[in-house]
Amino acid sequence: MLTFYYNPLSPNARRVWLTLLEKRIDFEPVVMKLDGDQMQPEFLQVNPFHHIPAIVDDGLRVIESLAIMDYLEAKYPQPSLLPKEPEALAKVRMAQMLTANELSPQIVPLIYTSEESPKVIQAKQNIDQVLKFFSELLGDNAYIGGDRLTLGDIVAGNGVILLTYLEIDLSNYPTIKSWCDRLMGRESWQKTAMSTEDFQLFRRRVRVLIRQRMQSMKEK
Ligand SMILES: N[C@@H](CCC(=O)N[C@@H](CS)C(=O)NCC(=O)O)C(=O)O
Repeated sequence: MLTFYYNPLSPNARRVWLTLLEKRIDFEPVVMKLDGDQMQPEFLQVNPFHHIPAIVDDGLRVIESLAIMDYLEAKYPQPSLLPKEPEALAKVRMAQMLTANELSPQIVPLIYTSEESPKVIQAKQNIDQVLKFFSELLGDNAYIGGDRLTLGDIVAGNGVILLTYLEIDLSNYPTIKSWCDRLMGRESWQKTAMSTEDFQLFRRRVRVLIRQRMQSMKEK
């Protein structure tokens, strides 16, 4: 049995959670409270970098959300969430990497403050650029790379839907808006959807983690 270490509010863990549900893989959930569970010696043996998500499958430990998703795709190939055609595969990987490298870092300042600081204004401009690029990637397709859900949709869609909790209006991006509606219509997305209260909890937790990180950087 596969053990899944996660917290329902963690965006990185949600990627893996959605992949497990879409592939209908049975798992034993271990919910981690991020105010200390991740520092416990038993968990540090699973992930010495104290991050969720992590899985242990038949004794094999895998950490890092994108690596876990690739592992699940290879080990449990049906239904396939990774196209083989070169163009579609490139689109999926672009969506994943742009979410990790361009979109997610812009979400952090928006979570940290609601004020329109220069940092927040810049973050919103960068987000606009990413959303326009995602619209191009989608084109007339229902999903990134074609007519079936992919790992690219899971990673990018999860990041983009988070923006709606941060008052980013998706109606200016009609392709993105209908793609998000399509994703939210899926059983797995409905099962994992965050309520507004969940989001406020997540926001408070992230603010604490950012402050702790800034403090430890000052001390170094
Ligand atoms: N690159 C990692 C990032 C994982 C990550 O940052 N997880 C956060 C939750 S979203 C976490 O575990 N934070 C707790 C900590 O850093 O102590 C991945 O994609 O899996």
